[in-house]
Amino acid sequence: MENGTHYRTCHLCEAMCGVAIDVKDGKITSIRGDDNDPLSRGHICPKAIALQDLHEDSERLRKPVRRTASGWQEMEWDEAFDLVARKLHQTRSDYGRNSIGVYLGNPNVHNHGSLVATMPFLRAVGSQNRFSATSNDQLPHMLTSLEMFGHQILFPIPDIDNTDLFICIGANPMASNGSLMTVPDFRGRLKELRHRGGKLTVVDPRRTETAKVADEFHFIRPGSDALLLMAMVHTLFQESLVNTGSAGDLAKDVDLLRLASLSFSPEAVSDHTGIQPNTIRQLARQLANTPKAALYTRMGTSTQAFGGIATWLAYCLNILTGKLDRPGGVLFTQPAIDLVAIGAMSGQNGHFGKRHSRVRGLPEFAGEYPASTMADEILTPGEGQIRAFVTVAGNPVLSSPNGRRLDEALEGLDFMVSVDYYLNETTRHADVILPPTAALERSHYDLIFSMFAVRNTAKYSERLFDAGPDTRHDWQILLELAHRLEKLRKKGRLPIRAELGWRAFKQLGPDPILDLLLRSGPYGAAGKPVRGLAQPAIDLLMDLLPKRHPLRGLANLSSLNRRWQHLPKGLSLSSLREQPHGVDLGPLKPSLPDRLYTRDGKINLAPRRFLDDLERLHLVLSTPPEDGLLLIGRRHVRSNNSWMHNSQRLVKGKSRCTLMIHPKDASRLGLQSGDSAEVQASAGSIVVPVEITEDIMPSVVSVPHGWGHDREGSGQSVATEHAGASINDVLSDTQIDPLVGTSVLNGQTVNVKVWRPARQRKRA
Ligand SMILES: Nc1nc2c(c(=O)[nH]1)N[C@H]1C(S)=C(S)[C@@H](COP(=O)(O)OP(=O)(O)OC[C@H]3O[C@@H](n4cnc5c(=O)[nH]c(N)nc54)[C@H](O)[C@@H]3O)O[C@H]1N2
Ligand SMILES: Nc1nc2c(c(=O)[nH]1)N[C@H]1C(S)=C(S)[C@@H](COP(=O)(O)OP(=O)(O)OC[C@H]3O[C@@H](n4cnc5c(=O)[nH]c(N)nc54)[C@H](O)[C@@H]3O)O[C@H]1N2
Ligand code: SF4
Ligand SMILES: [Mo]
Repeated sequence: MENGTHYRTCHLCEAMCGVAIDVKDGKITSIRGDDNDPLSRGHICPKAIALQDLHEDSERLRKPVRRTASGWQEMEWDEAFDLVARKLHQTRSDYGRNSIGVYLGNPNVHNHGSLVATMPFLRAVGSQNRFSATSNDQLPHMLTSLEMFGHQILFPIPDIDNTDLFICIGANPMASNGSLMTVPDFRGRLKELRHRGGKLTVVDPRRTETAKVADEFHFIRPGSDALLLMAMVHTLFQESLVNTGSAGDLAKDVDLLRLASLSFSPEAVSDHTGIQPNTIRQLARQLANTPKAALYTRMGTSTQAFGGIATWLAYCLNILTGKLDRPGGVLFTQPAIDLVAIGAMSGQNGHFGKRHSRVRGLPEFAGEYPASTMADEILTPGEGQIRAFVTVAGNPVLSSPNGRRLDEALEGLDFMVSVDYYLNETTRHADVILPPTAALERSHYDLIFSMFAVRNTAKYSERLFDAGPDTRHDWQILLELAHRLEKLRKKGRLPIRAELGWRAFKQLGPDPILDLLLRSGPYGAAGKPVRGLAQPAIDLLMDLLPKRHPLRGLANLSSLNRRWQHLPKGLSLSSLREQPHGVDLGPLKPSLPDRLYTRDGKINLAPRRFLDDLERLHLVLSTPPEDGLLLIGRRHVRSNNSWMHNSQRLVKGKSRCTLMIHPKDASRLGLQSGDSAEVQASAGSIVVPVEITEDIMPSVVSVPHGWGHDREGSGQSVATEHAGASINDVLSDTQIDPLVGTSVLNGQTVNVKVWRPARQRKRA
């Protein structure tokens, strides 16, 4: 790579920060924030330096490896592809297509090449046994969006740059930099909010980094958010504060929601939530009476027993108080590549419960089963049992509940392949690991998080380094495997057209597709030269075509549509190449009713599924809150899920994998600072150092996820030195939100006791 400064988007988390990377003689010499990035405006977090550490990590795999009796052995790409395709095909032939399981991990969504190649890969595998990190994450948001707005990834995004009140429930953007709200520099944006006279309110079982910079903070008992939110809905109706604003005509079944909320008065839910009735009323009033306000919920309200209802009610609260589609409230974005619209055009709005998993009968969502049932499907004999497994950019042994059971399941497979550049807790079970190029060796466009950002922007980054000829990108690996699998299925030969298609796809790669999508999108260069001339023809076409005709869909999306006339035009890959800091496409803007994808064009405030699940919530209300310690997770700004602990610069210092516990609970259990505690539940137990702090609610304990690098056979020596323990070795995989299928990662009951090393125990 040339010497000089390269501008790029950091792909590590959802924040999409612009980075400026200085390179000299093929080496990175510094990584800074890019002041000219229109979204992040110079912000980066400490993890940005890990871009260099990941790139230079000598333990990052560069060539395929195969497990042998005498350890891991490098192999050539062709040989590896051949072996993997043959094994997968063999399994499919012997046991049927569902005998192959596939798990897709989080980094896939930060990788436009993977995203483009995943579909053909999954089609070639042909199995219904698909899983992903989604069911340990944002699944409730997807179901809610599907039910209310008609599309699984049409999320209302807080307009944080213009709001006067931000109510943040179950999220910690100071550490996470936002999720389903791409918000780099949360701290800076909060400062601006304050400067406008605005306010931040946080509701969380822990006084988080975000809570510490808030104007108002309330502890809440884990898992009780649905009750809090229902009581807020109750208050709105009781005090005649409902005013749906501009979404008014679109909102359907407001009265059903009123009826549903009747028995959930602030008094009724107070004991369960741990929040005073008057505080609940005030929260509802604040939201209703602040014209520019946004209520936002995330992981803490999503991955819990009532994640579905809680997420639905949060969306409802924004609608009932007129915040949806209003500047300063929550709005749908208008990205340069609109995967929502593209998905809808091809009938991919999402679906739920079309089939059910074999062992536990859990519903699929968008073709995936809950990750919590992965081990069941591998371990339970019978037709459709998973015998071969593929992981792509995932570490489910550490990221899914009951990781030990998953360890056992993966170990017993006939064959496993991982597309990953680390030998870690999951991939150590693989027979073959296919390592892709590192992020700086490929181009980058954030297809997904551009759609969830607090401002519309577009940015393309060139690769920084040439990976060399003997390497493969993720998309190349997935397409190559897909092609070979298809060929094997057709007994070694594809029809000539199909063969040419595969070759063309493999030759082109994702960037030309990106170019096409950019050009034909609402800001596309395609719109420019023909505007004016083509408009009447386009309008005529729109009038003539049936409502659901694909051509109409295409025209709707494209820059030729009159609807997008006000948008800046001219985007293409080459125009983005000329603007390495990225292009600002403006703030979030109202887009209703056009943006809805429901059949009747309305917003469904009271979907049947959610109403049906209220019986469960009533049941909770009618039983006194249980005793016992409730376990929740947490995130830290220097860590990212399970895979950045091999960077010495990030993990150095005091262990962050501790058990946070309130002084009252600690003293009751005889725990002192410096002690280790055993945290135990049905799935298993872990031992972690205790951190006694008033920042956590009494009766709640917290352990971060993504740790536990002491499992034998993983190849990350720095991570192993800073092993920590995995919270998912304690969390049960039988606890899910039965409505949605999301894993309960927050609010499971655990036992905690003092742990002494065996030697001391003997003496005692
Ligand atoms: N208890 C508990 N569990 C949780 C959570 C929690 O809050 N609490 N959070 C959940 C959430 S939100 C998520 S998203 C999941 C994440 O869960 P996963 O996606 O399963 O795990 P990650 O830790 O993100 O692991 C990513 C893997 O991808 C590899 N990788 C990184 N970049 C690339 C790449 O470009 N290509 C390829 N092929 N591989 C790559 C890394 O080496 C690593 O092995 O964890 C979930 N698990
Ligand atoms: N530094 C860093 N950044 C990240 C990640 C990371 O691992 N590290 N991961 C990325 C990923 S994959 C994701 S999905 C996002 C997640 O982004 P966030 O959702 O902002 O992240 P969390 O820190 O998990 O926040 C969840 C909050 O919910 C609280 N909580 C737990 N249980 C409950 C409950 O029952 N009710 C309420 N009200 N609150 C509860 C927790 O205390 C915590 O503060 O972050 C992304 N960014
Ligand atoms: S917040 Fe940190 S990790 Fe996330 S994109 Fe920005 S620099 Fe990268
Ligand atoms: Mo996530």
